Amino acid sequence: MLFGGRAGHSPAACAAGTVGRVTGLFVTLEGIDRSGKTTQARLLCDALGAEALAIREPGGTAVGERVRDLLKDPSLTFGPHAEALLFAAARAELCRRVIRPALAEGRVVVCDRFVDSSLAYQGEARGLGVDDVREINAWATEGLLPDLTIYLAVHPAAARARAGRNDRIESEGAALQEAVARAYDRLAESEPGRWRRIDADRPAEDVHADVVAAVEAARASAAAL
Ligand code: ATM
Repeated sequence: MLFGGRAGHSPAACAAGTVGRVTGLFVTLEGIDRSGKTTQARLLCDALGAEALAIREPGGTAVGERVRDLLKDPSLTFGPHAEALLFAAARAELCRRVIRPALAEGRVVVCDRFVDSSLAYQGEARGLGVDDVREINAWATEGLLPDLTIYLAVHPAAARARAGRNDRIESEGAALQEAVARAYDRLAESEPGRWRRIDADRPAEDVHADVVAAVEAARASAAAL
């Protein structure tokens, strides 16, 4: 969604008599480490077929992948401001070069993390402040927001028990993940129109069924616009 309208949505195009919307759908998945986002993004894209475009953050462009390597490198330390700006820089490239063009082609863009990750990790957990992080990201993304954000809610202790390798941020432990989980809870409650909270402490196929239902509902409401 752009500030003041849906992603790339053109009133003139709607008036041309198509089914009411001619642009794509921008879906993001959010959650703490090991909440199952990557699995659910893959299952959703498999279900959507060729119209889906799967991307992950940080990354998805040549510059973004280099920034990802920097951000995940356990031998580096960053101040919170530099960390937030690097995430925003990778995101700026992704929006301009990948997401906006795909939405303009009518595709369903499925993004594993987006601005809300920065609000939760850098804004809340790192203490930079959600409003400041939102502002730099609004500038970096030129105002692009998802049509639907799926929050895969898991209990941090249950997520810790799932297997996986740790990168620089993931290695910081339980306190960070708990702060991030609380931040997601607040973000989801503050914007119920865009967020859909799904209990992800369940088998992947049950979670997937709810994810598909949420995307179908978002498409139906976009088509009604
Ligand atoms: P993945 O777990 O999705 O690969 O993300 C990498 C890490 O980057 C993840 N760490 N943990 N736990 C979340 C973190 N991250 C941020 O801190 N801010 C952001 O804006 C994004 C996109 C990711």
